Amino acid sequence: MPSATDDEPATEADSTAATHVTANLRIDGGRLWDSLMEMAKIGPGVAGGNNRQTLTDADGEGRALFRRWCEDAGMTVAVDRLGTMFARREGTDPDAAPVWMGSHLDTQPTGGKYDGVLGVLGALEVVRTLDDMGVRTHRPIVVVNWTNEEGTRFAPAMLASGVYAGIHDLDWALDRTDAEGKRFGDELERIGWAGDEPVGGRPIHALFELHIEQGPILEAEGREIGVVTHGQGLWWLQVTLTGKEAHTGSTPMDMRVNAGLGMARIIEAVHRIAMDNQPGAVGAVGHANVYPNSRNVIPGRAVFTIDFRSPDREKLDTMRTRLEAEAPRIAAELGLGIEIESTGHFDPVTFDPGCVEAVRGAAERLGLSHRDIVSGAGHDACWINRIAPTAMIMCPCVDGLSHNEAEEITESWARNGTDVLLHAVLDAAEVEG
Ligand code: HGY
Ligand code: MN
Ligand code: MN
Repeated sequence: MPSATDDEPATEADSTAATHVTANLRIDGGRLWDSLMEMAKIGPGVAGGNNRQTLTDADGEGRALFRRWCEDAGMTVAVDRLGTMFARREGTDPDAAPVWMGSHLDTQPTGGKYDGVLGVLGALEVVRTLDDMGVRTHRPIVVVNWTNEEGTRFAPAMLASGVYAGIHDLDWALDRTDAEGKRFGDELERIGWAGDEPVGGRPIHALFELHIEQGPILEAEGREIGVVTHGQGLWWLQVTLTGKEAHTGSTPMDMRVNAGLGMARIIEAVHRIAMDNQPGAVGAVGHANVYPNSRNVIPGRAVFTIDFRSPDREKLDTMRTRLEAEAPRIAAELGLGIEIESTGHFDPVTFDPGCVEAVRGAAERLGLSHRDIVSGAGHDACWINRIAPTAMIMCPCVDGLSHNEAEEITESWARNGTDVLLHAVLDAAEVEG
């Protein structure tokens, strides 16, 4: 297992010993499920899912519950200046770089109960299991809850892990504003989760993130585990079109400067550009606002965000380049002003082969069906992979549906994924005999 730190990487013998001592260890699937359902009660949606958006009161409540559970499990909890939470379980060597696992507790406005949450509470369940069985590891273990993975209220996504990995500047992150103009740093203070620990710099021997697939492949193939080898790259391009507000009834068609029409044509162009780059490219517009958004006023302004993704960097950049050529042409034809701003980006990710092998080996030892998979969604692990050996584990989700309140997984999928997390982490953290 390669290490991002200067301490000795685990030897083959260590991991063999771990395998013998703990080969039959399994997490408590019922306890995990109860914790997932308990967390789901905080920031409920309107259709059975969750609306626990980052830095809302509900987020604060979910954090408090998670902190209480971590402390009940004997961990110490630290919070950094962006509110990211680090729960630490001591190893026999306090100076060894810890093995990390975790994800995010914030959700989409119409989010599911498992996106991110399974990765955080699955990691907590691993610690609870180690405590139950009195297993000591050489390396400490850290369970992390990253602030603002979703990027739905404060763009971009994976904001705190991006600052942690040195991609974004801390003050730039603290100054991000939501649609109501509320500032990230102020909201973090308001919910009482602005920590004083600097962002970044904690040693990481390896990081594993368990996540639902948020896509249909695993379920369709009847596989229990996704061994995530790569992650798609992403461009978020925010477009602002400026036209002229006017009466929808009395304004002749040839006198209109219609920002809503421009947005519709650009949305169609986004779809066409993604389709022209098949296979392995996606594009859509999920965030869109027209102003003044009145039934009988021609929109004078339209603000919307384009989401392009591909595992192929060339296709990803081609889609951006084509959009930046075509959108101004569409705007000019309609007499619209146009601004295009990149509000989120990361290149396709190749996860650490050593960590990926630890995941694959754990799935094989557990006798779970598995396949290599590319993550369609972005995750905090995509940024942390820049600074430490990182890999992801995926479990199926029903119909591949996510970012929807109907998101569902089964208890056995959750248990299997968390068992793989347990054994991958034990492999890296080196069990003390
Ligand atoms: O957008 C994403 O891929 C992630 O769900 N934030
Ligand atoms: Mn997620
Ligand atoms: Mn998500």
